[in-house]
Amino acid sequence: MSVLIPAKPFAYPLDPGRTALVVIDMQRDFVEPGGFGAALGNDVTRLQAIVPAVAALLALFRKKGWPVIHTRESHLPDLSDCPPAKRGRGKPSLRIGDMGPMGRILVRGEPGNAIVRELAPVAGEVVIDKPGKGMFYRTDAAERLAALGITHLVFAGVTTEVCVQTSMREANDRGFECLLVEEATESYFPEFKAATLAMIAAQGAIVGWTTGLGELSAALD
Ligand code: C5J
Repeated sequence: MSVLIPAKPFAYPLDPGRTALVVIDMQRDFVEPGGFGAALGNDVTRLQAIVPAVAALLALFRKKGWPVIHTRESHLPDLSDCPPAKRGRGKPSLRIGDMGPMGRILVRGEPGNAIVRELAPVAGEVVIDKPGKGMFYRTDAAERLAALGITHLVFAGVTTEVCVQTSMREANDRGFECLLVEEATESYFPEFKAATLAMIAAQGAIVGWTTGLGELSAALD
């Protein structure tokens, strides 16, 4: 039976046996100084501020014993999965694959590509390395979720309007019921976060729902 979570634009029908948490790209590359986000000229402290909220959400799902999926935006060391169009954009000072203070930028296995310590995956949790912004592009996310019988996805992570929104749109197109937790997602640009939250829930949940961490926790306790 569904649990109704107070949400925008209307209550989200969470199915306890079929729900997974997806934490998008809470990796050092985006959240800590010296990574990809900082190399692009962004203030990473905005993203650091949501770590406690994401940790609380993780604790809630772990307590329930519900599946947790982490993603990392990352490329193979030979960059064969990084289109020149992607590598060529941004600031020329530090591009994907270049050596930075935390190893090679956005490259799999480098220190900067690790999920931040406070949110590190625990045994049994799925980690998906994705070369694109969306979690389904060139990954086995669809097969992994199908194997777990998942139909409902609760989203957190960074950045709201890039990898979180792209992943939610991909999931929505694949038939998943998607909920984004407002305090557990952030952008380098507050106006982009606000616009993304609004457009997700607009037009009768055209992409999905949004809710507060307090609302979700209270409804599940
Ligand atoms: C970006 C992401 N912003 N995880 N990646 O390049 O949102």
